[in-house]
Amino acid sequence: MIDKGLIESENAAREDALRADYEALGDHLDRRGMDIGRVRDKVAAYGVAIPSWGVGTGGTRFARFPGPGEPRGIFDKLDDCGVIHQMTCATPSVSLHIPWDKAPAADLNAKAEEVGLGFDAMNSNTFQDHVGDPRSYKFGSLSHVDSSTRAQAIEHNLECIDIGKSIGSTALTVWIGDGSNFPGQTDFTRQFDRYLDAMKQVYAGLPDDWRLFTEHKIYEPAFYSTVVQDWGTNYLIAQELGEKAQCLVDLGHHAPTVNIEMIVARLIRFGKLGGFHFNDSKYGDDDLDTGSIDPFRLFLVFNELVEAEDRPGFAPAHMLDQSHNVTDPMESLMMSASEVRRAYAQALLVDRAALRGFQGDNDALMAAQTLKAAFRTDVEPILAMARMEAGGAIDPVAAFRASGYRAKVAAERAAVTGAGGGIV
Ligand SMILES: [Mn+2]
Repeated sequence: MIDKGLIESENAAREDALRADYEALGDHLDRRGMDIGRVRDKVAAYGVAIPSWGVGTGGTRFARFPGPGEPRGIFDKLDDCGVIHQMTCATPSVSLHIPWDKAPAADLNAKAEEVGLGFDAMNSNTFQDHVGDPRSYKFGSLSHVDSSTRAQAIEHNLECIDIGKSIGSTALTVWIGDGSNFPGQTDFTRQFDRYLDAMKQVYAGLPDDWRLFTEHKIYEPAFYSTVVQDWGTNYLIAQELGEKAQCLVDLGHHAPTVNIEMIVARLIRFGKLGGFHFNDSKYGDDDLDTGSIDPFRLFLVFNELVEAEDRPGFAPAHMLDQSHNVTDPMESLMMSASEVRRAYAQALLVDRAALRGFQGDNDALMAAQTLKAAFRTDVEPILAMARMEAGGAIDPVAAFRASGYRAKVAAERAAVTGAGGGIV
């Protein structure tokens, strides 16, 4: 972890300016009838989970270019995640990926406590083969034509639940690469039936207080069809499985022009929004940093979430799911955690009574302007104040760079080779 004294001295150099900016924004919001303290408190209470795989360099289908001090395993990953949370105070939990992060539960719990983190949803992996598994997932997993391959995939998911139970997780996220690459390669209906049957067996192993998230993806690694291709199929799955099954929305898993915020609204309406994998994209499943391409879309998603905030039992899981190729992954994750908090803060600034009025009057121009007024507000002083008051850094990346953490772990961790494709 980074020395507290360093964070304090970094903050001391910035605190006066922050207080002045915060006060000015407070006055501005006051004139709009909004209380800055209320927004700050809500932002401070908001956390987004980090995926364990996010702290390593991701890579593309072509190559991976690892940076210095790449984590060697789950315990290094937890160290890195702990530092991200220390700087941002916005990332209190880590989402594990099995079998990549397999380790004795007692060791995982001890390390998590040491670095001040909890565990978020478990992620199963049946999109690649694992050493020791007798069956291959080359032609699918939970929807495979061969029942023993399906059984192996079911067993793997049940094992993920078991591991999760021992580390305090309460959700399983299932994303499969199953699909087809050629017309005629599979029978859509029979393949989906096999998937549903397998998922029912996974669902049956779910503890009462757990949720099962299914994640849709339009294409890749299968390029002609995927079994869980869109939110409609995802919703059908959640309906078919039962109350504990909900849909997970990964922002990158849609065609470029799809109206994701509307999908979010639909899933909320029917109690099936399980959570998010936040990232950003320009062309497809680019896994770019959250808010780096289209921050307005992220804001519109959060606008739907704030609108639904008071619904009973409304508690979607929030996680970042990105692939960092040209940046320091820890710095990208710090910035991305800030981006989701920014979108949340901006959405909290929407004058909902005014918006409702303009909608009722069919005043399209002013309704849109009401959203824009919230989106245009520079909420950085709110984000920085929430971080500082929680013991984090006013400027997380500056403090992280000043700490020399990257150089320190680079000296301790052996360099990894760059060969092979990454996680896409
Ligand atoms: Mn995802």
